[in-house]
Amino acid sequence: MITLYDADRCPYCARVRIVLAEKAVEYETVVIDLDDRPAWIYEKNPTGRVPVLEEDTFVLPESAVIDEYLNDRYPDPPLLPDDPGERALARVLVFRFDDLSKPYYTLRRGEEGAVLKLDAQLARLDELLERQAFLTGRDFGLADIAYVPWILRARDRMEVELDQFRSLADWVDRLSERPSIAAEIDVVAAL
Ligand SMILES: N[C@@H](CCC(=O)N[C@@H](CS)C(=O)NCC(=O)O)C(=O)O
Repeated sequence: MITLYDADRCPYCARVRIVLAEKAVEYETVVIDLDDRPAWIYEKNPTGRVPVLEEDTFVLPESAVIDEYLNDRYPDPPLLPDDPGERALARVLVFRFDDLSKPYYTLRRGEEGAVLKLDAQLARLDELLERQAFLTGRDFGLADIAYVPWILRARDRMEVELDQFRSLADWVDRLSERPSIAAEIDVVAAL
């Protein structure tokens, strides 16, 4: 049985929850209190951070790596394109995720100018989604999963207005029809 060291409020954990749901993989959850982390979590991950995936003696941190691992281990349904070039472009987006997370956390801290910086990144995603249906390419996949937990939290917890980014808002609506994302919207609503 797979164990996920998890926290509802953690969007990095959400990335893993979504992939596990998409792949219909059974797992158990160990909830970590992020305000009072147990000392033993450092034995699982030297950074002390969640998510961590564990199966017997195999222990894996880092959400983007865990998601790639799960996609390799449970190939159905595939969450990366078949075409090597398209796969690579999806990975570039995941690799550059900090372009979004930096202004997101700047806004969370209430710093001046944060709204404009986040809006610039949302506009960049919006522009990409004008050209392709999903961040991963033609189909839903790992790049969408890498970004959507922050977009949902920005919309539902930080009052970030998505309507001005039409293609991005439509993408969120499309994703919300998936049970894996609908479940995550419920998690965010309960925070
Ligand atoms: N790069 C890590 C980041 C994980 C992360 O920052 N998790 C946060 C919760 S959302 C955490 O555990 N924070 C505790 C800390 O920073 O001490 C990943 O992608 O898994």
